[in-house]
Amino acid sequence: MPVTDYATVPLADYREYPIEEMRERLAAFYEDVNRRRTVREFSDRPVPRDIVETALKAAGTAPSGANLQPWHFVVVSGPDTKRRIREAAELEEREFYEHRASEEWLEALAPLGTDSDKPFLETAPYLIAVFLKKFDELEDGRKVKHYYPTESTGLATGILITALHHAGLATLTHTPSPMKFLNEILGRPKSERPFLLLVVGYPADDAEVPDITRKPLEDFTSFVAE
Ligand code: IYR
Repeated sequence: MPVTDYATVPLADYREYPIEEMRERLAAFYEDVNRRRTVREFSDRPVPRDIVETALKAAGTAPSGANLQPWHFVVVSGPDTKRRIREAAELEEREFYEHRASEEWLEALAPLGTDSDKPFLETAPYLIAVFLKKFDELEDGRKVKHYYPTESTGLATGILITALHHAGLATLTHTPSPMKFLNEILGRPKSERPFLLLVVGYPADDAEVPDITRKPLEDFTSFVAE
């Protein structure tokens, strides 16, 4: 897409709320997102595809460097492809847990109880492979460089996770490393780097999550008012 002068339009969709309503809306939003937990035990209950599509549309509204939207999402529901992804991921994960991970890293993971077995990659109805596009390729072969693709794709993924949670679905942010195998299995070009694999579905009926807490606000923010 060549950069041209954009026409501008009025900010017609912006909404201002009275401060009290702002507080109420934010309190309700916080209460909702604060219930989100990363889930590692999924049900195989199906989820209609349009639900995932709408969540992806929400993800596609993320801000991005020069509005180049440097992401691509592959939604996998086919059992054969899920099995191939599981097999490839478990191969990498075994290497990770048995050799690659430092003692320090394994200690940090211990409270989560994770290991190299990834049954959820086959159980959950959807795997969404998120790819970061380093550049776009035009039909005439010219390349359009992307700016801040990591930040942009991270922002889009955050919105996707929040949208799916809002819909009442559970997600697991899975990062097998390295995950080049996703390009091969999913037929994505070299210009795309696998960013992460999002597991999506209903939690298993007996799903449990680690008893962990989130940092209080004052531990992760500071205010500079002068
Ligand atoms: N990718 C491995 C290890 C892992 C790493 C982090 I950082 C986590 O927060 C959780 C797991 C795995 O998926 O098991």
